[in-house]
Amino acid sequence: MQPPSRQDYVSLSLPGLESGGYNNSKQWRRQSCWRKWKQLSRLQRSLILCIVVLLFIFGLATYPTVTEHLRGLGDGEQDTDSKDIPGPTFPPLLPEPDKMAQSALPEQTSQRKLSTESRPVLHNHLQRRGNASEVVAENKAAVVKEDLEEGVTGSWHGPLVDTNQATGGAKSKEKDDSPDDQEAKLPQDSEASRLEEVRQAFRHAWNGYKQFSWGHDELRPISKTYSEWFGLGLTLIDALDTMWLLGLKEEFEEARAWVATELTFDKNVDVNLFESTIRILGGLLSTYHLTGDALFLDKAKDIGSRLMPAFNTPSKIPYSDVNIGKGIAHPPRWTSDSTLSEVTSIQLEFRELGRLTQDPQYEAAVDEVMKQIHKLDGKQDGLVPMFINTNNGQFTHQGVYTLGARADSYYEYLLKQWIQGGKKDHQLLEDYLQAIEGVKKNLLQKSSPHGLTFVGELSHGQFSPKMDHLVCFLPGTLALGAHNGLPADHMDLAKELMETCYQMYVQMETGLSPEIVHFNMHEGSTRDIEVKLADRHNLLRPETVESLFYLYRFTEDHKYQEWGWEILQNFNKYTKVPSGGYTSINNVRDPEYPSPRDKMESFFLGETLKYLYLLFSHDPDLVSLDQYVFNTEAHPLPIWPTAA
Ligand code: DMJ
Repeated sequence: MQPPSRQDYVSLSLPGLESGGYNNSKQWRRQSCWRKWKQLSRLQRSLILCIVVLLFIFGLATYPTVTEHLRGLGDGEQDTDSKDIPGPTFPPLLPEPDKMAQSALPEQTSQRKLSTESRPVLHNHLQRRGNASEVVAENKAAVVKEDLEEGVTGSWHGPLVDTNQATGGAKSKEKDDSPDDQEAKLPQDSEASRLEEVRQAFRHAWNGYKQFSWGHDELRPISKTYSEWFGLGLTLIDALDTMWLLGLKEEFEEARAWVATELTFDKNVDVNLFESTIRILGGLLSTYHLTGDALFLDKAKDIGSRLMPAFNTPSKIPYSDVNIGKGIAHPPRWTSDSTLSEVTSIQLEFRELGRLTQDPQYEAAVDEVMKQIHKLDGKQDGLVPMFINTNNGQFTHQGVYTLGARADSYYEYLLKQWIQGGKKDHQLLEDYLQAIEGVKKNLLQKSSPHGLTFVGELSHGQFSPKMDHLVCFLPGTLALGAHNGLPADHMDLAKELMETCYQMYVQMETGLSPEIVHFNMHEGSTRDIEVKLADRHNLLRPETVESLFYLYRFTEDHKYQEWGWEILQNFNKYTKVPSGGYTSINNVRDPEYPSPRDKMESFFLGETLKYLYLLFSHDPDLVSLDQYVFNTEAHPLPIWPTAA
């Protein structure tokens, strides 16, 4: 049988539609177009095809969100500081939370009043949400509703209020005002209203967690679900002491009930030693100290003992992972190395657990790690490589030095262990002082054109002007050292670096810092800070507001509070999800479409909001820095009494 001719095919149509004008004229138009196309010469057809292809390519190239969105999906939920990336008589208890909250009145700020007056129309950027489009309509309605109900200043959609009118927020600002000017600008009631604003932010984050991820590790606020890392209610535990400090008694009680009835560590799960130590063990220990509630100490003892198998390695340098149900530890699948910061930033917690339980094994295990690292060759002027082998206890991947991911909290814990132990351990102090000299000699540079002091990286003798946002813990640590009697020039450096970290926020279009920046050093540069496409995300990290807190505590310069206030406003504007929670974002340079990553890290509640609250409080006894030392996840642990 012959195949039907084109004419045969075209004439086949369903009964009843043959004479229908609409269908027939459409068909006719199609045929006539085809005839016209056929009448063109081959050259004309090739030219038209070329133009169509070029227009298509041009369209793709000028639509960055597509590629960024795809990259965002590819990045998955990986936290870039994640240290397991493949590759080489107590101080007095604080008052009950409701008493501490009394000073802060639930007032509406002028900021809030602005929000419903000057809201521009939301438009196209909302439609560029790729595969999350189904959430658009829902969220758009929710934005307006919640805005009216709560008077919020914004959401992850982009600005809902005029930033400059509201805060001066994301406007580029090269130099800060003088402290006097700032002080003059600070309204009398701002402390109470700012503290309340942080509480509101916390409640919003907590409500999202409660609705969509209760008892799970992390909220995915856009898809209104959760992600599991260890399956241990990570956000809930990380947030416990923040709720206590913010005076959120109701929320605290519901979380406590979950810990009492639901939390079990008798589970066949692999956990990362470092992350579970700083977030879970640290969170439980600090909550025990703040509340005096033995429930938290019992839970801390349980998780602490279950983590101990990690130290059973040939070198006594711990493995990165432990199965807390089976009591078996192991390195990552791809290497027998552990990350430097991971094995050296668990000491505050295990030492405190040892003191509380009077069981020497905890402190002995973590002290051994510090002793070995103190003795190792391969450091440069006190700076340490990023990896250490669990079999032979030697540094690997030598020659690369950073204060960012994989090394950062080693430096922080040298100082903090010294402070925790009553400033007696000279070895820790020596290593810390030497490392800071090493930073000054090898990693410190100034940018062009404005001379911002920054901390770069060194790779086999080659300097790179790259700085992770993670490095912004350093101003706070340096200031803490100076407060504890270390050289005054540490405080000078702290102030310079604090300015730089602030500029990492204020020079971005959203007023939020990217994960990584590169500084220009060439004469004639027009801007100090560059951001690579792959580094434009913001994970709601705490380091800058953490340092602002220390700088404000020690200097009482209100400009640091102002800077933190701007940052909080911008978190509200670009990362707040109307239905509950905050989200990390992919692009701090696009205020129209910051591109939500659909994840709220536990440290946003554990650290970022806690440090913001402490920053806005004028009370130096609200977690006194002479009585407590914060672990690297912002959980305050007592400075040991200086027994004779
Ligand atoms: C937290 O888990 C801790 O602050 C850690 O030391 C670094 N990374 C995150 C926050 O950015």
